[in-house]
Amino acid sequence: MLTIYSEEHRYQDGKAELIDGQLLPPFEMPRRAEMVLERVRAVGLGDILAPQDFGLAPLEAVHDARYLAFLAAAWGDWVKSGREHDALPLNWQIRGMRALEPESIDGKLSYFSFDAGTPIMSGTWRAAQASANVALTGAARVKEGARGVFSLCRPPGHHAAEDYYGGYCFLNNAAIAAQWLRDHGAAKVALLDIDYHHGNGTQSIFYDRPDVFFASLHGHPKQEFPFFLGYEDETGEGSGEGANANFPLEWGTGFERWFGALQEAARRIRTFGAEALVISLGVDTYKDDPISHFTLDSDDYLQIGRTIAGLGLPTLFVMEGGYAVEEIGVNAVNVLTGFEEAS
Ligand code: OKP
Ligand code: ZN
Repeated sequence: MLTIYSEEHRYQDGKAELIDGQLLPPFEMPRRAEMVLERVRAVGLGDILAPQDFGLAPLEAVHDARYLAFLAAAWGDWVKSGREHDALPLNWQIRGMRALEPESIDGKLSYFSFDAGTPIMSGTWRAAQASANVALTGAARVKEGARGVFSLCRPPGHHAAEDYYGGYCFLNNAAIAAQWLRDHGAAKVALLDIDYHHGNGTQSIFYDRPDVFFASLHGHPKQEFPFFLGYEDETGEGSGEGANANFPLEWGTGFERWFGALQEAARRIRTFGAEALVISLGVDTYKDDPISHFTLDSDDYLQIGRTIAGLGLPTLFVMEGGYAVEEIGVNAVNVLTGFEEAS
């Protein structure tokens, strides 16, 4: 299997995220991607290719233009306002407040975000664009007929919506790739999100769309970040009704229960009848993940890969989360080798 990788992910290297009431070194760190790459090499998964630059158009097909302008200018505006450390928002508009874009950079950070765990620094925009290009380059290979391609994206993307960032995500790499596949000949695309966290951004981007099916297995929003989306009764709206499927699972969920949900999601994808499949591949479902509460083990990821292969679709794997850094390579690449075995 071909892997797409860019070293430019290293430009996203925050000093701190707000977590558990503390400013701590970010869990989402450059070493994550390096460990996955190292494992791709160690098992001889296949060639490793640098991304092409697809420019702004495929980003604009998913994200709001004002949001992209904000991301491109945020660090410069922050520095102009006299700060030189990472930029974090502090407060948000909530029930009864006005959803108007403020003029100042502090106001804009709040307006275009949903958490304080996602630092913006000098290289954020560059790293986020490289990550989207990694996904797009993979999508182009899938369109050309590859059975499976691995886009080793970092920073991740599935929490980023049309016009907001958060959860370590700025550009929604998987959504950008899925939309690109739609715009280049695939009539229907399915997106399966197996990261531990709900793919709120991806769901929200495609919620009213009948041509992109979204399924997500994740920590139940009554217990788990991002808390305010990911319930079972979110099934799509308008002509997208029926094209969204959430499988919220409680803390402590082990592989047996998780795999039951995967099989149900796979059944739904078969019924939908997609021409291509995009996987949001997070391995933070792992038992020793430091911020998650499922108990999957490394061998389980092989079976996940085999099951995904069983769908028989041209498949793009887009890297999302996974914070047990020592095991992230083994776990992520197990999905890919399981897929190859069964293809
Ligand atoms: C990004 B991805 C946990 C706090 C979580 C943000 C997590 C973002 C996960 N107590 N903070 O979905 O892996
Ligand atoms: Zn996650």
